[in-house]
Amino acid sequence: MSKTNYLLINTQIALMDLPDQRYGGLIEDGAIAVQNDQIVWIGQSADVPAPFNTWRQHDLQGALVTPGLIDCHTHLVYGGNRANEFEMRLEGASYEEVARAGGGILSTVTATRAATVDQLVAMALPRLDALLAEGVTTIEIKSGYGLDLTSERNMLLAAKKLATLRPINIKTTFLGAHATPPEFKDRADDYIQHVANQMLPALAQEGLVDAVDGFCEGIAFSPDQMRVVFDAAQKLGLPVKLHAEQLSNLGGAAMAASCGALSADHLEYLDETGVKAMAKAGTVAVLLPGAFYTLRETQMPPIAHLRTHQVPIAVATDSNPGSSPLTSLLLTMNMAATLFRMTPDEALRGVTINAAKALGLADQTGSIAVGKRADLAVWDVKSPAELTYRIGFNSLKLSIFGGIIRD
Ligand code: DI6
Ligand code: FE
Repeated sequence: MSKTNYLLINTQIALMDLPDQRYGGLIEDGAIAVQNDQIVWIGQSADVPAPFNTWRQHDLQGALVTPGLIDCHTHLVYGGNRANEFEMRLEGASYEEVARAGGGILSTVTATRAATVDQLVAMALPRLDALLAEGVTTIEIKSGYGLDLTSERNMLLAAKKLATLRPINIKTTFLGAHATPPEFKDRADDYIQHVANQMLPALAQEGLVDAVDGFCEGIAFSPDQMRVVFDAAQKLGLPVKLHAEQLSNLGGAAMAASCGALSADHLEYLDETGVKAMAKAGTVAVLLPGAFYTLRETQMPPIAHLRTHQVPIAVATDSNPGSSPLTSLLLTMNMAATLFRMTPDEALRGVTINAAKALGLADQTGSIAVGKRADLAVWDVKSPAELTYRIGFNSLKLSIFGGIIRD
């Protein structure tokens, strides 16, 4: 099967487009017309109008079609791995203790700085392929393990290069404010100035930055420090987002919301005041159950408050070598349900329309609607709930990226 005009018929469609309907509107015995890279018609197989009814037909034999999945928070590009710290944590050390002892993020910084762009690409490709195999058509990739201009650039170049090697849309996020590098030890404020005034403008100028992120936490940066970086991002016209309230409540999410952030991510320690600030600003809550699970966290993100205040909830892998060595978005959906008690409907919204919102892409992808890009996933299941229900099983039949069928 190939690009240009075709018609998908005999499908169940989870549109993920209508806010107040289950799975954003479900169509039984549906059909979708695709022209070049766009969806041009959606309806029932029996009602396909001209000229679409003359197009080449692909009978999907009752399979479920969803939007292509979106992993809106990953650290997919990095050097080395941290299996040794996994062992240390199993012997009793906490994530924060490992970080304070010079391990954690900084050990990945050492391995990342030692790698070339091509090596970073080669190490990330198998991880990307694991996501592609589950119908992922858009992914966000952060820098943040270089922490100097050259190495942050290398990470972003590697992320951009991945998009030329595989049929996937990649958004890059500059996470220079992830940790204080050894050269700036005990001079976090100086490092923040360096990030805001040197690294960010240079990398943005090179067209490598789609958004700006930071790690707002006791072991990383304060809301005031992050605001310096966000001010610089806003001067460059770049959207911001924040790792906030992961291990403690510093008010990072509310600060990010006050800057109009696309998303605040993690959020286990978020309180209702922070939720209200996010609701007011339209900031998406990105929940990362892989990190919750890996760190054996027990503080639940405030799901009830997020629901009450109608904050859109996205779900992502947080794929990274320390707190979430996870490369399955389907397993992430299952974790969101089992660990956070999210419904399968919410979990699927979390990796489609709400993930698109978290990346500022909701006008292009994330739901099945006329005029959106034909990014679709076709599943051998009877109901959308099965995607979230199964553990460690991939029912993907085929996926479509910008109208091109990859199988
Ligand atoms: N929060 C996380 O969960 C990752 N980064 C962050 O700011 C963890 C990064 C790591 O441990 O390597
Ligand atoms: Fe993260």
